[in-house]
Amino acid sequence: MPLTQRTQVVIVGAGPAGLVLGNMLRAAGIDCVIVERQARAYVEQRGRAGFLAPASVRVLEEHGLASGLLAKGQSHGTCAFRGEHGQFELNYGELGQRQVLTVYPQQFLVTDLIAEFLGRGGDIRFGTTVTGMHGIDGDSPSVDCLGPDEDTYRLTGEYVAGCDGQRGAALRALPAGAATSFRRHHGVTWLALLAQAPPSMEAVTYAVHERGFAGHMARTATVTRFYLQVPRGEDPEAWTDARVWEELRTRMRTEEFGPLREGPILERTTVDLNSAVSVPMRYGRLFLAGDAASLISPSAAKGANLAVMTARTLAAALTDALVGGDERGLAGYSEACLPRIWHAQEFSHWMINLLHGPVGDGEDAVFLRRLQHARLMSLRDMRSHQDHFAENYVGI
Ligand code: RFL
Repeated sequence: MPLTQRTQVVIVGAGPAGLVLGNMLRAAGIDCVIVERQARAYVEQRGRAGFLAPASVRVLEEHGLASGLLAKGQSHGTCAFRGEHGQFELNYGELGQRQVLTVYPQQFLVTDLIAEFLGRGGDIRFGTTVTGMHGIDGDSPSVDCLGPDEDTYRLTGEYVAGCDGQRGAALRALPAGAATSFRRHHGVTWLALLAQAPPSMEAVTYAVHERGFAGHMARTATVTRFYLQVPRGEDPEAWTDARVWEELRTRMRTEEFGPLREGPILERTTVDLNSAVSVPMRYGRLFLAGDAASLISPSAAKGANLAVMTARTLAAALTDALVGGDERGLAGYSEACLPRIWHAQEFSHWMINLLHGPVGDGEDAVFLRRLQHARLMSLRDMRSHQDHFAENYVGI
């Protein structure tokens, strides 16, 4: 029998979801332990999302978690679409609800949240993998931990929060039939690149090209994210710096719109655009939040925002249960989160269709590319379409 330690809430995963949840529980005086498979340095450097919606910023601010992003984040209000039609910009900060996004790289947010959690007296176990879960349908759920020195122990709590993504221990612990996972593979793969180069333009730029989609997104003054649509199964290492820049120049139509600011590629990885939603988001005393509950393609930049919002809802429900003895929030947790999740999935799916035409010269491909073009033109020309886009683009 392994050594057992006790806490009130065991949180698996130190991404945005687990860290926001942990910070809010600590603020309510609730004991919790965050168990994170990776080393601290690794999670503090893992470059992923960059755009935070106003609702996420507000939630973080209200809970004293936004000092870094308010000091260093950049407001962002325009995006541009390039293609054979030329280019048009949408000033989404002046459309819809007239709201802007905040650019703040996810690794900076994670770094801030770790420091704050430790400052609030939080206990976080880096380099520790949750290898299994027990008794999640009973009163005393527990997780098995494998620590950095191959030490093993069991952590028991009143509740377990699975904030460990789609490949984590929480989803694996669900017994067959406990939840339905609604899934879709969108049939699109992105080569996600981080370049040591300042942004080439202010706007987030989406380029539609018969060779495939390309995207440009500011991150910091010296680092920019680019995306290239590539065939599924592509080896990222086959994309040398020279090949990346040549393809970006072609798809971004630099001859027409001006050069890109180029630099060494710091990171190259492929991301299959997939969606998954778990219904319900709980089983017994195990609750799912963030990517564990709902994987969303990065096409509309909603993942980190959903992580913040689900964590906030779960924190409030756990606080009501543990401090006030009121379990209604936990009972209604899935119903409280799922409408927002499906709304984000719908917009993300719409963005995938807007940005990716089929590649090739087949009859279907050519027809679908004409539809894609018509969709873009309606976004360029119709104010009602633009308002709808803007509201969904910044909303969550
Ligand atoms: P995370 O951030 O993946 O954190 C989960 C943590 O759980 C740990 N873990 C375990 N720990 C212990 N034991 C185990 N058995 C474990 N298994 C896993 C992992 O090490 C990890 O640290 O999930 P979380 O907190 O739910 O947050 C979700 C967001 O990270 C994700 O949705 C976004 O990054 C998605 N995303 C974007 N979202 C946006 O809102 N805006 C964007 O612009 C945006 N761009 C992106 C993205 C995701 C990307 N990738 C790589 C998938 C760009 C990319 C390239």
